[in-house]
Amino acid sequence: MAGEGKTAAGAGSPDAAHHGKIHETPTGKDRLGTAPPLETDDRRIEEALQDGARRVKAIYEEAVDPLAQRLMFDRLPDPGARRGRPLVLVIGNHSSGKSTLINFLLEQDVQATGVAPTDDGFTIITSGPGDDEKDGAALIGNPEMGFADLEQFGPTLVGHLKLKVRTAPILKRLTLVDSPGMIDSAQADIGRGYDFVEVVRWFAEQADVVLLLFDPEKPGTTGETLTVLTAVLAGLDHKVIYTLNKVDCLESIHDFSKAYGALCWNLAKAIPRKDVPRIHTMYVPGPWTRRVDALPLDGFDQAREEVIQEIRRAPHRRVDNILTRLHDQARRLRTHAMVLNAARTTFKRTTIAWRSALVLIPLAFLGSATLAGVFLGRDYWQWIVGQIAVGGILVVALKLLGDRAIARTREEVTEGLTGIFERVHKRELAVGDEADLRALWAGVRDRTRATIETLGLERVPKTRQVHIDRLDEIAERRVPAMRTEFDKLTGNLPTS
Ligand SMILES: Nc1nc2c(ncn2[C@@H]2O[C@H](COP(=O)(O)OP(=O)(O)OP(=O)(O)O)[C@@H](O)[C@H]2O)c(=O)[nH]1
Ligand SMILES: [Mg+2]
Repeated sequence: MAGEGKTAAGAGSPDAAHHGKIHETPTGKDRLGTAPPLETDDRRIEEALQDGARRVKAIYEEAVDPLAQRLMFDRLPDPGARRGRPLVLVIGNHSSGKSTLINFLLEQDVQATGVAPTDDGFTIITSGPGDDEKDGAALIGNPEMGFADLEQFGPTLVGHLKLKVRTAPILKRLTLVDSPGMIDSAQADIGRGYDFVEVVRWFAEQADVVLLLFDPEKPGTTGETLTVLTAVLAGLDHKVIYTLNKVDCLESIHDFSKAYGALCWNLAKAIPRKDVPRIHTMYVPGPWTRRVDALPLDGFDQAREEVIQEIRRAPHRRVDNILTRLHDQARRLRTHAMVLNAARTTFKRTTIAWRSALVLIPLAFLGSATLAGVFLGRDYWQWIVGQIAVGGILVVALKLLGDRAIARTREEVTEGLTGIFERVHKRELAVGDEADLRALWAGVRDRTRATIETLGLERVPKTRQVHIDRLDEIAERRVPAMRTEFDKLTGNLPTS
């Protein structure tokens, strides 16, 4: 197969043969030859984006973050907070064609490609006045670039980071990140010298689009790799473009449907959402393309075009992601607050009942003893002492019983949080999207439990209904309104 073996970009490499016609598909159409969008359009998107990010930040500061802090609720990093151009992260199995696709997008050979594991580090490809390359230390050292946080993963990772500056048109609106391939098991990253999963997670959190490529020939579609991927992408699946790449390698429709079916099945098992995500199927044209008549490739050219459009929409998706994040955070925090309120009330009811018994019963005994003393005089002191003794014994018994009942309620509440969730969302579960709500709870449950365990049920703060309603309004009204407004502002702008 042409292009096989490790090949470096540039003259003299076998891949150099297709220099200059990299964006030519086998059907002869120019795929990326469209002129870059007008500068003013990019500026308009940029302004709308900044305005949207500012407004979302104000909502967080005013109505979400203070409550989240009070209720010890975590917040995923906000993509709006990142500096620099929208980010597109390309991840996937080893040899799934990540670097090849990146070269295709750039219309030049920037990344080395090959069948052997080629990339063992992360390459950030961004635009600049002329070609330039910098190492990890320089990248980390410049906070303006927005990658300084990567230092937390240690010097080995910094040694595996690279910055490439190129003048490719697509880089005017986004920055690309090429990544090392996942081999084929959860143990694959042992020996990398840095926490691969955590680093990919960091990039995925920062990214506006995550392009996840699968190779139909490699065991990348096994459940094991998917488990790693899902750990990396948990809660970020709205920005992922799932793609079965290199479909030209499949010999027949039969092979294609087998590969596609297996991927669907494994993804559905691995991703905790109610529907199977859309899976794009494509290939990148070049001298490596296999022309197997049994599988007509024209349709996959169209599919690739759609994937490229999605990538080019990264600036639009940034606002989308910021809004999705706010929507999710408001809903998650609302559920957290509601369950905490209900747990607190249930617990308070039990404590108040026992504590009042503990006060009222001795008072009654003391009262009757006093009355007896007043009316019956000194002769009945023995009777009075008896009363007090019985009262005392009762107090001790009540205290013991009460403590046990309170401990039991504490356990019941902590263990039965799902029951409380179902009670407080009874109506929504009946009339709304049950699977969606349960998936939301699955993501909140551990946090709610941790808050109760850390603060103790007696110290969980009460959230006022107005604050809960405000979260509902953010998720159901303000976010959709802002989304419509942003779509109107940018919807007519070209993406290619
Ligand atoms: N037939 C076919 N081959 C492809 C396609 N895309 C890439 N290849 C070939 O597959 C091999 C691996 O491609 P790379 O782009 O290096 O893959 P990668 O995902 O970057 O691999 P690592 O960096 O090692 O993880 C190379 O030999 C490419 O020429 C495709 O769409 N069809
Ligand atoms: Mg590569």
